[in-house]
Amino acid sequence: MNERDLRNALIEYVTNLEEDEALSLAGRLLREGLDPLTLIKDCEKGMFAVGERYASQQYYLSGLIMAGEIFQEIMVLTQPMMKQRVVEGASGVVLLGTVQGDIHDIGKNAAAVALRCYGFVVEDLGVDVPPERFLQAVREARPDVIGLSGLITLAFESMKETIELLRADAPAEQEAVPVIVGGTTLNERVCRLVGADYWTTDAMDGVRICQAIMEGKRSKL
Ligand code: B12
Repeated sequence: MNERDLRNALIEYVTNLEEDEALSLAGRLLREGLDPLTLIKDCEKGMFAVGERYASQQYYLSGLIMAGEIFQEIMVLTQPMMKQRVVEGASGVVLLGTVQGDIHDIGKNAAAVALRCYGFVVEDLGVDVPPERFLQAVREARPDVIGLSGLITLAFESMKETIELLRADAPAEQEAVPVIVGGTTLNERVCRLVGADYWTTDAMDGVRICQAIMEGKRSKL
């Protein structure tokens, strides 16, 4: 089997919740030099398929839990390679968290890993974070970018509330800290609805947005 076939097999294993096979193949692909971020992206495709099976009642909640565990274990396998990639020197500070009412954190954690790889300092507030906690952290950490993660529909209302609270607190003479919302269920419409500046369904895209924001800040200095 060539690399493409092996990567497709990995997506299948994750989709079918075949833990041992998925872990063993992920380990092999990494040893054979596959980029860890590409591997993570492939696993996301499997996770998406798991979600589809859950939505069509082929899987139950236990399937989502199992998929989450498999993904986390694969993330652990990628850690040594991710650490080697970390760029020295801070690129900027990103405040990150999964918004109130939502406990999905796999994507948020993947986004944090990718950002750290590219030199960003990430302040991670965890999951189910109330708007007031974000506000407090913005005042303390003075981030360059705020990243809100959320996957369930309920999260969109929390994102909106959080952004409204942060905007209301920002001094009129200062530019508001840009907000990126991230998560597989997001789109342009949700981004507009919640009042965010940017949205993404991809951690590397998130890194590029943060880099562009920092470039913009530097060019104004
Ligand atoms: C695993 C999983 C779970 C696990 C989560 C474990 C964990 N620790 O996170 C558990 C079992 C806990 C769970 C619970 C539930 N889940 Co769930 N879950 C999933 C599943 C299968 C995968 C999510 C995932 O981890 N994907 C992989 C990651 C890597 O992808 P990602 O999150 O999109 O993140 C990437 C990018 O979006 C981006 N990113 C993410 N955040 C951010 C933030 C920033 C700032 C940036 C820059 C980038 C970024 O970077 C990541 C890497 O590229 C999805 C299906 C799907 N389509 O994704 C359903 C899914 C999200 N769940 C769903 C549901 C309904 C639920 C429950 C309500 C089920 C229930 N009846 O209890 C609960 C909700 C609990 C709650 N209050 O939050 C629905 C949501 C539907 C909706 N629109 O509301 C989905 C879509 C399944 C479906 N198709 O029905 N779930």
